[in-house]
Amino acid sequence: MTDFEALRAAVIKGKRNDVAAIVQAAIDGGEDINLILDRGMIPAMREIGDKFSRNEAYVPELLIAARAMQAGLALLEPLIAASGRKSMGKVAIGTVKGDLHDIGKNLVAIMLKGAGYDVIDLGVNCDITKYEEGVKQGATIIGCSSLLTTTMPYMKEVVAYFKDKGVKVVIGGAPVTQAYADEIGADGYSEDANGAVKLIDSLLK
Ligand code: B1M
Repeated sequence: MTDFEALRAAVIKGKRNDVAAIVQAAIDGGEDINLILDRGMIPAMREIGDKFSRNEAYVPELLIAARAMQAGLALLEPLIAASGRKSMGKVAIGTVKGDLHDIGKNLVAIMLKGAGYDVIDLGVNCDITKYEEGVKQGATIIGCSSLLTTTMPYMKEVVAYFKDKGVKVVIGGAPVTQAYADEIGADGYSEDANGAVKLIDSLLK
């Protein structure tokens, strides 16, 4: 039985080794991977963000929590990828220009790999040239992630640039909404990583 509370607390406190140990024990115990993410790790990142908003946590705390989260994700990634189906298509995903947040983007990439997509991870701080590199490598879908209200508008430029180039652009990230996606003419929006897989499935049907 996984101690989700201990996992949540370990992520918040940035205890990377504890996170890895709890996640490994959960995996060994046959725990549902989605529960590890949805009941332990993702709520922890939300909580640390809320603390940051209330000035109860600062950038260094966010950073060590993020590192602890990545330690857990690294253990889950091969399992999620191994559950994949045959190649479903090629997606290039990156966090937009000016934005260094990559945990959500990494999660979307992992879920897509798990669903059988070839994923080109373009990293963070991606400008249009970077997204274009993904297209040159064969991606027919571009995924843009943004976590900052100040970087969100760059998605509009990406969408406009690829509008008539036979490439679909889907967007997501905490401040992004369906209304914003509609406003800028994106091909799709998803609130979370699982939804991103379903969205891309539907676009490639
Ligand atoms: Co930053 N940060 N941060 N941060 N940070 C936020 C985003 C913030 C909301 C915190 C707050 O104020 N409460 C705030 C933004 C406020 C705003 O824009 N209005 C903020 C700020 C202000 C900043 C800095 C400016 C702080 C500073 O320096 N003063 C700075 C900016 C740096 C930069 O990018 N240029 C900064 C820095 C950092 C760290 C480096 C310390 C660290 C990032 C480390 C890393 O990513 N490697 C960090 C963190 C960890 C956060 C919070 C706490 C957590 C983000 C996270 O990883 N969430 C965040 C608070 C929050 O979001 N509540 C915060 C977990 C992750 C699984 O969720 O990324 O939302 P998320 O992804 C979800 C969905 O959104 C969706 O699926 C994912 C899984 O379900 N999704 C997609 C994401 N991308 C998608 C793409 C899709 C589809 C779905 O299709 C393509």
